[in-house]
Amino acid sequence: KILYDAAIIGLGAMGLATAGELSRRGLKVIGMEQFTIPNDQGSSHGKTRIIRKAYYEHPDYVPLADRAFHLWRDLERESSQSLLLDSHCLSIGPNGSSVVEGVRESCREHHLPIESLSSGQLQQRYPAFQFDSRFEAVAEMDAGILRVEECLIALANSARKMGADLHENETVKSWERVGPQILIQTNRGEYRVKKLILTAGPWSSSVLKKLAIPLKLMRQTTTWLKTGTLPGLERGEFPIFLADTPTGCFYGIPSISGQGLKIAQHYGAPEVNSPEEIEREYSAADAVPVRDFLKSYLPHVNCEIAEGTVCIYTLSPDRHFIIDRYPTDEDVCFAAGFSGHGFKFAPVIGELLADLVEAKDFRFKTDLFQLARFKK
Ligand code: PYC
Repeated sequence: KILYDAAIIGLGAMGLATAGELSRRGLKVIGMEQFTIPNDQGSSHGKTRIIRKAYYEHPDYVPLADRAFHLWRDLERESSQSLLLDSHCLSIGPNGSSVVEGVRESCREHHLPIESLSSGQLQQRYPAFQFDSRFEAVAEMDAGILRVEECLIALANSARKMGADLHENETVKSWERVGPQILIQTNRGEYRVKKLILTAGPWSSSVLKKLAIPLKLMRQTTTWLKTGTLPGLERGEFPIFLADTPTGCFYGIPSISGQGLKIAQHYGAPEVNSPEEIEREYSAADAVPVRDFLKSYLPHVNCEIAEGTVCIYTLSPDRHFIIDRYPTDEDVCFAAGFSGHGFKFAPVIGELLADLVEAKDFRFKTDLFQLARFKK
C-alpha cells in the first residue's frame, strides 16, 4: 500500500501528459493503463492526427491549440524525435457551411491568417479536388500532423524521466474515498493516493461511476489508400482537409513518405454505450462511405486500400470536452468526451488537469468544458 500524491487512471495521450506535468511539478505520481503504452484499443493510435488552430468547433479552442503546438515542439526537443510535421489545413464546405464559417469566426476573434478559395481556385491549387461551384474553402497554412504512437512514447518517456511510475496491463477494479485518501484497487494490488485523475477515454463512463455523464461511443474507421504512384498527394504538396458535404464530414491527411493518404468520415456512425460493443475488425463495408466520398470529390484518388483501422470516439452531447472536478470529491478530477478532436491538445490538457489538481487558476478560458453545462 504505497502512498502517492496522485494517481492517473488511463494512460492514453491525456493521462500520459498529465502524469508528466504533475511529475514535473514535483508530485509523486502513479499511472495505470489496462493495456500497453501505446495500444490500439482506445483513441490514441492510428499513426497520424491533425493539429490545427483555425478551430471551427469554437473560438475558445484557439489559444489551447496554440499552446499545444508549443508544448509538442518542446517534447520534440526533449525527446529528439520528430513528432509534429508542418502541413496546411483546408476546411471545405458548401457556401455558408458551419465548418467554413466556424473557421472564419475563430480566425476573426484570434487574428489568425487564413485564405479563402473558390472551388476553382481550390482545384487549380490541388488538382485532386473536384468540388463544384457550390463549395468554397478556407486555408490555414500553420497546421500540422502529429505522429501518434511516437507522441505517446515520447510522453511516456518524459513522464518516467520525471519520476512517474507508469504501470501497463494494470486494470482498475474500483476507487473510493477512505478518510483523507483515495483507495484504488487493481488486478495487481491497492494504492492509497491524495489525488485521483481519471482519463479513461472510452472507459470513462465506467470509471466515473455514479456521475452518469451522458457520454456515447462511436466506432470510427480510417482508411489508408495506396496512392504511391499518384502525383501530388504527399505532405508538402497536398493539405490536410476537412470537407463538410451533404453526406457527412470527411477528413484526409496527406501521405507521409509514401505511406498513403488517410481518409475517414468524422462522426456519422451509430452511437453505442460501451467499448465491448465495438467491432474491432475493419471490413469492406467500412470503406463504402469513403469510396462514395472519393467518387464525388477526389475521383482520381479512389484507388486500392492499403489498410483500415478502427478507433473509438467518446462523444459528449455537445461534442465539447468535459474537464472538471468530480462533484462530490474535490480531490478527484477527470477529462472525458474528447469527441474525436482531442488528441492534438494532450499536452495542454495535462497542464489544465495539473492546475485542477493543484487548485490553480488555468490561464485560458475553459468554461466551455465544465460539467455543470449539462445540468442546466
Ligand atoms: O482532431 O482535428 C481533428 C479532427 C478532425 C477530424 C477528425 N479529427
